[in-house]
Amino acid sequence: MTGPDIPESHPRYESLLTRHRIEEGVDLGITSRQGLIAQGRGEAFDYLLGEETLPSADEAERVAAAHLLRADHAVLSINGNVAALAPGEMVELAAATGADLEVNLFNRTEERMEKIAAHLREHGAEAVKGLTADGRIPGLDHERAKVDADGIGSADVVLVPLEDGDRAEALAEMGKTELVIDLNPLSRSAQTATVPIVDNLIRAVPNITAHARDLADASEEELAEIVEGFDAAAALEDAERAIRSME
Ligand code: PTJ
Repeated sequence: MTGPDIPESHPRYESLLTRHRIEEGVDLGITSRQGLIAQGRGEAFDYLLGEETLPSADEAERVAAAHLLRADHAVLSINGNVAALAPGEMVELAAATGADLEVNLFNRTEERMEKIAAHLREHGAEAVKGLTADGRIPGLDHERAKVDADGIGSADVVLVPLEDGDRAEALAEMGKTELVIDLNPLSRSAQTATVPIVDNLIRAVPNITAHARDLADASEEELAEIVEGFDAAAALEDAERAIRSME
């Protein structure tokens, strides 16, 4: 991808670079136009969070890594924003945890599905699920209900970044462990997640990978302890407090 003409000294360099990636995603036919709106909403929350990872989010990222490593079958769900913002980082996280990658879109078209899968392969993905769509998430009447039976359909742990709330709820109903990355601690997805990660996808994903590498040799007992010691409500409260107080 070509970079925008933004000097690195610009105080909002990272934020402008991220915005440019989303714009480029739309131009490439990967990101939906609604993705631009989601990006704007995310930027506002990130600004209020000081554009950095809170200690409570770092802890949630470690817990997410432990869940991915313990899973029988983990899947990382990819939408148009995720594909534009962090394709290589998602491929690396999948490799570090043994998870599958699956494209799952709210505004699903075959063309976008194919383009996103090709984009992930260009970034090193060997296998990309989502195109078979021979499974369904019960209780959803839109395109996001379509999943691969041997992907999200049979996963025990699913990472769902930048999600809309109703799929998050439906996956929780199916008894899946849901790891959600969402900058809005009040969003329905964050509220229903087993592990809500209130952080920018761009910072969160490489940090989950770093934690997964760190925990690669951890025992089953150690991983269980990390997972069981997590308090989702406390993590959400901490993020909301940080946003309200703008420390
Ligand atoms: O590619 P598609 O067709 O599947 O569509 C995907 C979008 C993102 C358009 C769709 O899921 C959507 O409309 O999402 P929402 O309802 O706008 O929710 C997006 C949530 O992600 C909001 O709570 C934002 O604050 C948050 N968000 C936006 N950018 C980031 C983010 N969270 C973490 N990192 C970001 N970079």
